[in-house]
Amino acid sequence: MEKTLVIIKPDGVKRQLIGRILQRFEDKNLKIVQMKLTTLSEALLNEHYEHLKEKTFFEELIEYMMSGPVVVIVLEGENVIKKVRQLVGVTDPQEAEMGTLRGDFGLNKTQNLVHASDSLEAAKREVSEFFQ
Ligand code: IDP
Ligand code: MG
Repeated sequence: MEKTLVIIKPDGVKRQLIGRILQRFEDKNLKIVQMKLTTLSEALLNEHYEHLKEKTFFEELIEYMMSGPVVVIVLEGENVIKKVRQLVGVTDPQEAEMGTLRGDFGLNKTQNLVHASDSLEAAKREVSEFFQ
């Protein structure tokens, strides 16, 4: 069965939105198969966001992702990668549709509430990165 990696980012945990975020995935009948509350290391984040290294916002992104605890989740289900990306919405909360997590709760491009794997290849890599 297909799996994907989701991270409830520090803004989601600080704002006490863990329950409501998980509810959206459970409402869609996606199964939580692994989950942990943790604070991410700079080394792991550098690896995870390697492809964004040259971006102007890279440092800000890494700092932000280390700013507090996150919840790392593996979800399982048919077409789970695409379904979760749809539930999450586009990167910029200002552009994200209402009804999506980022559209309803996201603040800005940095504090956009959740990460979700964007492809089968990324999902496999990310699940093994975060759950060794
Ligand atoms: P995604 O999370 O929607 O897949 P990516 O392009 O993979 O978006 O970017 C990863 C993360 O980098 C985003 O979720 C967001 O937190 C951050 N990010 C992307 N673009 C910007 C930007 O223009 N300014 C600040 N942060 C950004
Ligand atoms: Mg991405």
